[in-house]
Amino acid sequence: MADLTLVIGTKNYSSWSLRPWIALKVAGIPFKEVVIRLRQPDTQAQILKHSAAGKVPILKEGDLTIWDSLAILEYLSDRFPGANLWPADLRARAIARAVSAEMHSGFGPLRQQLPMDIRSRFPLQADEAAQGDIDRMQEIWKDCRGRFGAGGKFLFGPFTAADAMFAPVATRMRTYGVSLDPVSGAYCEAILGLPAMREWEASAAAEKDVIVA
Ligand SMILES: N[C@@H](CCC(=O)N[C@@H](CS)C(=O)NCC(=O)O)C(=O)O
Repeated sequence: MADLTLVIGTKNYSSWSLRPWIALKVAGIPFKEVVIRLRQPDTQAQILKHSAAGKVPILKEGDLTIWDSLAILEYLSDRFPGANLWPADLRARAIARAVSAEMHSGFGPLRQQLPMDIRSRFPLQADEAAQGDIDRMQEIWKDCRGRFGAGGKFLFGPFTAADAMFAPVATRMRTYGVSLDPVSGAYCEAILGLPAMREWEASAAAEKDVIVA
């Protein structure tokens, strides 16, 4: 049996941490969790105990340490093939990886202007670049739902690693009251309605730390 530990940041704020956490939960893979409080005087020291890269999330299995949310999702997919973390179909899988990579390396203005803050609600203040990101995000969601989503409520039907990559954004859309097209709105509802997402949200609501952007 696997002995996995996922090191993550403060749940209300750590968008990157949510990705592997929700994938593990939805896949039903047991793991221990270690939460490091972000933006504390000892945050870096605490993270460095686990990984020299100095960022969460970090997955540990025995003497193996994997940092970076997308690399962790890839490892989980290889390690637990039965979890079907990527779509089975070659073409769908290629697109799932492309949109995940786009999420991983892009959307800077959206990240900056709409930071994850699950338990708060703020009016939307997005400049042209951030609005462009919001529009592009909806284009991706509509395209994937339209082309590959028939078998379920998620981008490629059943929940996949691509949905784990976008789960933090679904919370940002709600936090900032972003008005979405019907397909994107329903997709965000599907993410936010996951029992795993509700569990994460309950923990985030119970946290005391307040980080001002
Ligand atoms: N590329 C990394 C980025 C991770 C990242 O930036 N994590 C932030 C928290 S969400 C972090 O660890 N920051 C270190 C700190 O706040 O000291 C990933 O996807 O895992």
